[in-house]
Amino acid sequence: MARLLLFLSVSAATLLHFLLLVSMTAGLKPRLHRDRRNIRPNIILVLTDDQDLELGSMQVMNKTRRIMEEGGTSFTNAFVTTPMCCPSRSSMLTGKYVHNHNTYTNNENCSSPSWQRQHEPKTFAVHLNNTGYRTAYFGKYLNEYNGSYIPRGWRHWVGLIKNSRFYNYTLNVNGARREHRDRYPQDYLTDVITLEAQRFFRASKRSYPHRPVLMVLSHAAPHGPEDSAPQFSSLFPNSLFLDRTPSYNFAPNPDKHWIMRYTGAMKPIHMEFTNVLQRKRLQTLQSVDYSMEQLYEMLVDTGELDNTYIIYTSDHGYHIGQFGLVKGKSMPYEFDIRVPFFIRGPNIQQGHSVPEIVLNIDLAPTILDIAGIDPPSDMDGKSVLGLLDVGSPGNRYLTGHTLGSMLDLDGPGLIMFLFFSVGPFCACTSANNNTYWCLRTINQTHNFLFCEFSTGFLEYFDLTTDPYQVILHYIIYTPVSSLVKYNNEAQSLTSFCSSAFVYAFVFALRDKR
Ligand SMILES: *[C@@H]1O[C@H](CO)[C@@H](O)[C@H](O)[C@H]1NC(C)=O
Ligand SMILES: *[C@@H]1O[C@H](CO)[C@@H](O)[C@H](O)[C@H]1NC(C)=O
Ligand SMILES: *[C@@H]1O[C@H](CO)[C@@H](O)[C@H](O)[C@H]1NC(C)=O
Ligand SMILES: *[C@@H]1O[C@H](CO)[C@@H](O)[C@H](O)[C@H]1NC(C)=O
Ligand SMILES: *[C@@H]1O[C@H](CO)[C@@H](O)[C@H](O)[C@H]1NC(C)=O
Ligand SMILES: *[C@@H]1O[C@H](CO)[C@@H](O)[C@H](O)[C@H]1NC(C)=O
Ligand SMILES: *[C@@H]1O[C@H](CO)[C@@H](O)[C@H](O)[C@H]1NC(C)=O
Ligand SMILES: [Ca+2]
Repeated sequence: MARLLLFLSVSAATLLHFLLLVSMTAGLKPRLHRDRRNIRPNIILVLTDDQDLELGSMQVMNKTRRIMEEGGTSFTNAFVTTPMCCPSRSSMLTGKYVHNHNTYTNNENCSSPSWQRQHEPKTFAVHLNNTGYRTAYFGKYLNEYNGSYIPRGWRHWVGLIKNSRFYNYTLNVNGARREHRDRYPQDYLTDVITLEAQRFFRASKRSYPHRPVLMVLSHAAPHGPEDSAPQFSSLFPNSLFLDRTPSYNFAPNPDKHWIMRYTGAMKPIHMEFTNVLQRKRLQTLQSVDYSMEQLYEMLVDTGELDNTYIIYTSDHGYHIGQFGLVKGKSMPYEFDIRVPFFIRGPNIQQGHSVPEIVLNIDLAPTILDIAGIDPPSDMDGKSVLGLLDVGSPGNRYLTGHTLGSMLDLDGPGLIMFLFFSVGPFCACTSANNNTYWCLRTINQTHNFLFCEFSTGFLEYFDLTTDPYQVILHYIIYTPVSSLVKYNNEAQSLTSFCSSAFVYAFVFALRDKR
């Protein structure tokens, strides 16, 4: 297969079609071709920006839940390996952990020349385009993407320049800059993404009915500036307190790590702010919910629903007042690392849920797997399709997993890295006290988070007894602990972390005021 791909990438279009037919009948996996032997499935990835799972945002997305939850399979333990935009998005595109794609923050190496040279030529889009998929991207890409080029692998490109906006933004549309102002609906980003995606899909199926389509719809919602569509702007009056989890305003936390120790309880004005913020976020998600319905109806209308996989997820979670942190991400706790994760499509059980851990780095190998391409060995993630097979799913992380095997895990695990600076809003000057590596494990007997910070501080949470990470908390250096082995491994990882002197941005609203 590898040799074939190499050949395909340099061959002419007509030859490509011929070879595709050959590869379709020879190399592709039978699972996906039970029904339509000669037509590979379309794949649509819908990505939201900063959408929490733990704070309950999915509860206001009834249309999406009907399509994805009732109509597909929910992964109830989906995490991101780094709870920050650009590192997580780079992981989604490449299937790699941050320490393998080197985008540690939202700034350096985010869409940088070295990323463009080394990693962008290996995204899932390149693999799918090379084997005949018609690929298209709509919306937010990487935070530092400045519109000066079209990333490799995307035939049709509608990329948002820089960070999330709803109005007053610029798109790179197949190489040309297009300015948008603030008229509704023609400039509202969620609606623009939806409309452009529908247009591309319909046109593609009209002109190339036998070519499969890969589309990414990458929404700004519910990220700031949280501008909702006018028709949703009075929804969810203040009575809705979805953000009030048991860790809401649970502060200060003198037994936890540095940033938690110095974060005190919120004042009433901050709590009022969290209500307003949550409300605005949920309002922006209404347009995404509507978009999902539009997408679904288009697939029904074009007769493509039965041959299309839809994946829905977010680049990371979010906190609004949890542990007194007014708003943001980048903490290694459940609210920031858990994300919604649904798949629907051919042979995917409806209304089913899967408890195995899945990660953002699994997206690229999963998309390749759906397309019938063997994921390259340098992708750290694993296709989640194996977890959907009837019968007992194997443990995807037992072997061959870059750091998982290094730690000799006896169960599924996940490792996160975050490189972080408090930035100008904090009185503190340390550049990387919130740098950490963590291990999150869930199986029948264990459900824990273990973290080591660059300060040397260790945290351990047993989430079976303490699901919101408020009660039980241990600092471990006890030799009897089963975690000693991890500690030893941590030494080398921590020195790796400390040596990388990099910065990220955190929104510390409370300190600004
Ligand atoms: C979602 O559905 C539930 C149950 O049918 C209903 O109570 C709720 O009002 C709906 N939410 C929205 C935002 O439509
Ligand atoms: C950026 O990436 C390159 C190679 O991919 C790496 O050598 C470099 O250390 C990275 N820079 C930062 C600041 O992490
Ligand atoms: C955009 O980013 C590229 C690197 O990807 C850089 O070379 C170029 O100068 C930037 N252009 C602008 C207008 O900032
Ligand atoms: C897509 O693949 C074809 C065939 O390998 C190649 O000619 C074309 O340049 C690729 N397009 C993009 C946008 O990468
Ligand atoms: C868009 O920009 C215009 C001109 O700067 C400004 O008046 C308007 O308030 C902006 N709209 C939004 C929604 O930010
Ligand atoms: C669960 O994970 C723990 C820690 O990784 C391991 O020791 C244990 O054997 C695992 N149990 C099962 C049933 O896999
Ligand atoms: C960073 O952590 C170290 C070790 O706990 C501590 O001494 C230092 O004061 C912290 N830096 C800031 C800015 O709080
Ligand atoms: Ca984000």
